[in-house]
Amino acid sequence: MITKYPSVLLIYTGGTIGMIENSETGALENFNFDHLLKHVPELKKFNYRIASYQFDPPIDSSDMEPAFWAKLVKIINYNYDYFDGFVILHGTDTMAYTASALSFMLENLNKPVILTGSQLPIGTLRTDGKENLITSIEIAAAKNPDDTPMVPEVCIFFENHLMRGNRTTKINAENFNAFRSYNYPPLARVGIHIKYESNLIRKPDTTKPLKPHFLFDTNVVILTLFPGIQESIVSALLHVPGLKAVVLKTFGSGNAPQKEWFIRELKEANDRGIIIVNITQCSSGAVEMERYETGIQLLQAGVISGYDSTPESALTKLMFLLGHKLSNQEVRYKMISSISGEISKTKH
Ligand code: ASN
Repeated sequence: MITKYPSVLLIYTGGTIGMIENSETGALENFNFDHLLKHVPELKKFNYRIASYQFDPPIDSSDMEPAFWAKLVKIINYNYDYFDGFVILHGTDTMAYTASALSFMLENLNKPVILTGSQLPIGTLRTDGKENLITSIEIAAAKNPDDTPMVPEVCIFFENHLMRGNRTTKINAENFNAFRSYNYPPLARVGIHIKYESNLIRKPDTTKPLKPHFLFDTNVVILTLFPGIQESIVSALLHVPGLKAVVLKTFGSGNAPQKEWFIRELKEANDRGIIIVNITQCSSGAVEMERYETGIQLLQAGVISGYDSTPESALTKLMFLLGHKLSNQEVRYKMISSISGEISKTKH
């Protein structure tokens, strides 16, 4: 049962935050959770009940897989009634994919699930890990005056911003400020105080129980357009056996070459039941296929708009919807609708 003390379950998956340097090669390697906790004695100062679960072995997030997402959802579901919130320590490289996937898998989520990690291991002097971990725990336990959770969403907390998980992208391989949510403002800014933007935070229906989902279909691909892209390559990709969906990263507000072969390949793929979702290569802004002639041709070929989706969100959403064996029409409909705040504009 939840005690009168705030309670947080800390789930350690791996990532730089818990790594140590191999003395021979100098490369960073995964290390165990006790090592990580030893470097954060501050956790004892929390007047919280903090329990932990660790992946064994911990993984570099480049090895993240849908099976691990399912494992995370199982852990959260199993412990859901016993904690006020959840903090997932995760490598930064694929954190935005995991955050997006979890936002779709945890239907009716009514508690905070905060992903965080670091750019420098927690055992190093200038680590950003301590601060990220401590603040994430505080956010995961934060309540409104009416005792409801402050942020009942899947989020990423990094450096000084709390962001909606499925809006977030890793944008820097070096800086501590490694994540951005370009198309949705931060849910909280952290300085001396944690300033929550209540009007931007999702308001879940508290009468509905958590509904966990576990299934994914990975017959998907991201195709990034570039000037000079070849017909043989596009055609080969669209004819890969079993391919079910493509995230097409187009130019600007959703534009693509007007070449006859290109539109034909897309149309034929669409006619074979392959779902093609148009998102922009730009970091910020949305696809508007009606804006230019080149975009209209895509619409006519059956391409659907991903609006202002991040690539991570569009891809994991497709994998999630396809995994649930929905019809082509249902997947298309849900792709242009918001499931958990991942797109701003919806049209039917
Ligand atoms: N390679 C690491 C990971 O994603 C990077 C990090 O955590 N900063 O696991």
